[in-house]
Amino acid sequence: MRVLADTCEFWNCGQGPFSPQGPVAEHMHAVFVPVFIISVIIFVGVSGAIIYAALRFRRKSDDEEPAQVHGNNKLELAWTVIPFVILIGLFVWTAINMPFINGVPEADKPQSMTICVQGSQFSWTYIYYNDAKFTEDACSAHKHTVGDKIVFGPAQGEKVVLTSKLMVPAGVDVKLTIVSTDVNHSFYLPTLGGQVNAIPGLVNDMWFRADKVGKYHGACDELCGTGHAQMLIEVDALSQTDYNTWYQKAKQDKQGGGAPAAATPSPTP
Ligand SMILES: [Cu+2]
Repeated sequence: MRVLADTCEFWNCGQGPFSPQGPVAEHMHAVFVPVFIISVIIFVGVSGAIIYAALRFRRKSDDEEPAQVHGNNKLELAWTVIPFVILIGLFVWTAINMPFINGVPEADKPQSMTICVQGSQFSWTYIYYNDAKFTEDACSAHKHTVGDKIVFGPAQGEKVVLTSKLMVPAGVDVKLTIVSTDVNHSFYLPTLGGQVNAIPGLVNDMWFRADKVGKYHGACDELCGTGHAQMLIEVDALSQTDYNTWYQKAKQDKQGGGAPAAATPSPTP
């Protein structure tokens, strides 16, 4: 398991699910590990039993008829009851973890923040409306229409802080509301908060808390066109003081670090 984990980490450059870096990813990891282990045991057990039975009970010569076995109450009971118990166990364990994964805990909301994430061919834009104060939906609050198209993003000429790198304070719950301006994308950030699709016309969400100051990486995980591979995700978790300094400066410039992506919809959805 450890070797496998290290190999995955090596090939994924820290984008795998094996090294959770915050509470949301830790809860996902806690569900993933038992499912993975049970799956491996079942795979080895069933494959082994099939291979054993095929060899042990095969016809060894043309005039020999292998033993004809019909029904075995103990076996049938076992392969009904064991999967049932496993499924109930996994269901309960998932149900225990899901409420935390699904949304920012109620008690944390006053000191949390929400950022609107916009996927476009081929970049991610992070929009800090209203100083990124907590709201259930940062994108919809600023939706408007251009022609016959609904656009989540700043209206023409509207000055807001937007970045191409996700800047957050470490230790703070960050809710992301995720939209797309053109085609289906997928916001994949496994070390912090998992994966959520960015679908035109829909607002999806996820949340995370980066426990430590540092950089975290992800990528678009939905083949969205020729530039799909360039849709990388970089999260910069700063200390609260550094974040405040960065934000105040970005607010003056009305544009954060890095080149912002176009906030207007693509003409061909
Ligand atoms: Cu994409």
